[in-house]
Amino acid sequence: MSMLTIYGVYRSRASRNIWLAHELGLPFKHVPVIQHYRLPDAKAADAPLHTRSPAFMKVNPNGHVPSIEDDGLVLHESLAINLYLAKKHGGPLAPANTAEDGEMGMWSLWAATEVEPHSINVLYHRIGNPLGPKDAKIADTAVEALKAPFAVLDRVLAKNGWLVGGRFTVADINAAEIVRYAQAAPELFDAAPRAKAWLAACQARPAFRKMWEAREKEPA
Ligand SMILES: N[C@@H](CCC(=O)N[C@@H](CS)C(=O)NCC(=O)O)C(=O)O
Repeated sequence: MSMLTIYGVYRSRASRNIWLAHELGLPFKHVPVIQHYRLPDAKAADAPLHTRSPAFMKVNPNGHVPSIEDDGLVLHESLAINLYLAKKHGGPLAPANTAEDGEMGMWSLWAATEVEPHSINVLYHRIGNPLGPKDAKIADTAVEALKAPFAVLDRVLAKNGWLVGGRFTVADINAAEIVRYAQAAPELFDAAPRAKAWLAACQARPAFRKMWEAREKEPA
């Protein structure tokens, strides 16, 4: 059996997969592919491996990180990768039955479609935009748009504190990593105290801390 390879710097959506790998205790080879737009000159001969490097484009023709290679299987899309790894390795993070599988897929897609387009704008326009100047108006519009999904999240967490099955699962990892981008808008979390407590509990996990400490060591 070959070792899992995760492509993507810690300061990318690869953080989701690295967090999950730590939760599962999976050894992996890390290939720190960086976003091409974070480099001063991605075309320079000595540029590090990046999302437009021909060698990486052979792995992921979309030119995005993360990707994984696992036993000959190549997968892209951070949330799909986590669902796959959780199911492959089983245990409490994985769905216990088809209904939970459906719910974990639902919350992952919910996070990707209802939250991420807005939470990324909070991150980029309140903290730092790798693609251009910050615009406070874009951040404020995103915060407004997030009020409804945050209310949904707060309500579902009222049941037992987690998204699926009354326990911490891959669905929490997938959603928490996307909700994290909105942390520069504390007003959203003050209005959704259960979501605030849930995110704090997710981020207090040793596997998250391990990923985060390594991420902090990476150049911004
Ligand atoms: N839906 C994809 C999005 C991947 C994505 O946009 N990744 C960013 C980094 S977080 C990227 O690779 N950007 C570099 C580029 O577009 O060249 C996923 O969740 O994996």
